[in-house]
Amino acid sequence: MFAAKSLPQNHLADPFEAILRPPPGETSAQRDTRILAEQLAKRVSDAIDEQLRAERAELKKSRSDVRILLLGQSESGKSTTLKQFQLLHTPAAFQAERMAWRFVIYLNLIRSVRRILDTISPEREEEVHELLDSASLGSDGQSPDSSAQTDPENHRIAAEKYAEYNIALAPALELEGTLIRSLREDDDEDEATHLGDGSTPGWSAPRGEYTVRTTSNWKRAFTLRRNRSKQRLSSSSWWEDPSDPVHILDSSRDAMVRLWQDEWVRHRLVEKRVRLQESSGFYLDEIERITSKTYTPTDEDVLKARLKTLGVVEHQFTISMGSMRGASNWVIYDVGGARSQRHAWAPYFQDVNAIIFLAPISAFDQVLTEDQRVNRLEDSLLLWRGLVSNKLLEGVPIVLFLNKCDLLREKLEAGVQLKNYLVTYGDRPNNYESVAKYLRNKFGTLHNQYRTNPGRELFVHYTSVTDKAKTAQIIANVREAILRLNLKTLKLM
Ligand SMILES: Nc1nc2c(ncn2[C@@H]2O[C@H](COP(=O)(O)OP(=O)(O)O)[C@@H](O)[C@H]2O)c(=O)[nH]1
Ligand SMILES: [Mg+2]
Repeated sequence: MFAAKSLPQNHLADPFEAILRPPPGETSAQRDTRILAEQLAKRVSDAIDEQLRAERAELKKSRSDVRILLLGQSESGKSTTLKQFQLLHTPAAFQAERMAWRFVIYLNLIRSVRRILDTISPEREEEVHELLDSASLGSDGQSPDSSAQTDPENHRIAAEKYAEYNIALAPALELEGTLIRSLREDDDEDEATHLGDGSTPGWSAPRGEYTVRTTSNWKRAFTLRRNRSKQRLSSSSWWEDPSDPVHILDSSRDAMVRLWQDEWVRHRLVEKRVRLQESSGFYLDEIERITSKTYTPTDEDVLKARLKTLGVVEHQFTISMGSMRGASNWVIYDVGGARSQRHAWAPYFQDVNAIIFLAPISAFDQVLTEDQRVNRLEDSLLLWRGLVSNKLLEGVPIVLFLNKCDLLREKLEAGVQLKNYLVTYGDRPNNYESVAKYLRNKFGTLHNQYRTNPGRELFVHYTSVTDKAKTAQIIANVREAILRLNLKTLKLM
């Protein structure tokens, strides 16, 4: 098969030529029949060729495909990790979706504003209880000064502030509803976009998380929205479209800045222990930039944007094999991490080549959104134990991302004590290095204790997957490791 190409073909008569030459003395009817028969034969032969090609492609694909599953509790960083892979390997696709993320970022910003308003709201019944509680406990130095809180003058200030900000921010809060409706536009299933607060009629006052089913075409909906306006105005700039949300953000900017900078508000947030800086999709420190009329999301903005995943997202790309010729096709599956979503994981266990498990180790003092009785770190550890002891995954290499290390560092530096949440930590130093190492050991020990295959490899990385440069490096390492393991397995076959 190698020789054929190098032969001087023009010297050889086509061996089939004599056969294919029309027989001498053929009548026109005979000729038509012959041509028809030849065409039919060619069609059959082409069909077989095509089938062979498809089979070969399939074979090649099934040989070289690397299937990776991203696992971890909700908000552990799975979708962000997927975005990082996308940014590195299909930058054009990332670029194409950038503008659609602008709307999610607006939503995230407005949600933070709403959470502040909820926190400073004087009407909440639970506030009364909290005031009573803190008045009787008042122990950890962060508790409110009870005399100041029960003071009617303070209540008057609270009511006034709340009313003032609510009026100033009404258009932004209303925009939240409109944007959510756009997000839902392409969703035909009712429960697809879950607004968190079941009691809220429609979308008018959502308090929870924005969720899209993965089959939903929200990105297309948002991109089309822009294209529609482009056509109408024959302008390339969305800020020339009077219906673009940027105008409401632009006119709400000052009120948002005022709210976020307000000393009294800050004080209330501390009292209520609401740490928005740590929450998903935090853009309050960048209001000016995000609300500007010419705002285009940066890579980092897109990485930070939070949209809860329902169902399974699949992302495909091709990675060149470096020194080995050819390329391998990768598929990464991003799944929903909430407890109600985890049943969907198992079918993917069958033929997965590697698992990236994300454990947000900064979350030691937080609880699950879906079950407020469960500590997030504990949930991660239990999930981890279940995974490493799973028989189906015996031969599957696991990459552990101890994620949100940036937040862990900040949290410890702010004085939050790990031992208050994890008693076994005892009197070890409450600094980043010590805590990170301790938690790494905890996950490592569980792996060694519970894995059913003693030879299974474990790769551990400390990550902050919202950090572009650091994560690019880690992904390169993970890619190499997985390719290496995958080749090893292929050679054994
Ligand atoms: N600061 C920080 N934020 C992170 C990190 N990883 C994820 N996030 C944020 O946490 C939120 C939840 O992440 P996401 O990838 O949606 O989690 P998923 O539910 O596991 O898909 C998003 O707003 C992310 O930007 C991290 O390492 N550091
Ligand atoms: Mg997700």
